[in-house]
Amino acid sequence: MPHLDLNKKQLVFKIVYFGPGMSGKTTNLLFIHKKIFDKYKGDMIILDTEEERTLFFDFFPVSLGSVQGFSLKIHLYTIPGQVFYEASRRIILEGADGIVFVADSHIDRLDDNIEMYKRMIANLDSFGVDLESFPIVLQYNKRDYDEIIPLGKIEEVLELSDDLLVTESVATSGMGVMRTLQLISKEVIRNFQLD
Ligand SMILES: Nc1nc2c(ncn2[C@@H]2O[C@H](COP(=O)(O)OP(=O)(O)OP(=O)(O)O)[C@@H](O)[C@H]2O)c(=O)[nH]1
Ligand SMILES: [Mg+2]
Repeated sequence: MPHLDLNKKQLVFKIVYFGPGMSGKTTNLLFIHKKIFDKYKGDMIILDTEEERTLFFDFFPVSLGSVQGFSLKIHLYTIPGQVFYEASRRIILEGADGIVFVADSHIDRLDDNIEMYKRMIANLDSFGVDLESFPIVLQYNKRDYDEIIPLGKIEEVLELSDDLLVTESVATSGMGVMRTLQLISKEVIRNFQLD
């Protein structure tokens, strides 16, 4: 459920970019932050290591305008993909209204993608999230690589629903990044209206 602040007359949705280490989660957020006009975004907070791996999270807020006197906001977060940060991932994931799963399309990373997707589902399940209706977009990132996982492979291995929203991207150039954000935003708002 989004966070409703009656004092500020604000409705805030939380979208988390999840996925294995180095799949391009932070790169997605950097591109989005660059693209959005100043008046619609807040500062980006990046908590990373010296090697620019996410240490805890990246974050920034986006304004979507107002509806019936309430301002609508989206808070975008990434998680740290390195295996040993499971506790941090769980904290960041809690209360998410939607997830973009950023998969690394390199052929050698299939198992990492699968493993991380399973961990994500296990966490959501433990929070009591209704997985049937929970908004998820699966983004196959790094489509510029030569040897890539074919579209549909991750869904096949994990036996995911045919209804799952899937995008392709090259986060470094921005290809597919805004489309992914639009898709997840729409889903999150639609899911809220259905609640
Ligand atoms: N070729 C290519 N490189 C990419 C793409 N997206 C991201 N990268 C590169 O992959 C590396 C890791 O990207 P990040 O965005 O830091 O990855 P992350 O998922 O945030 O990683 P963690 O914070 O460790 O979980 C960087 O060198 C990026 O420039 C892409 O679509 N294509
Ligand atoms: Mg990162």
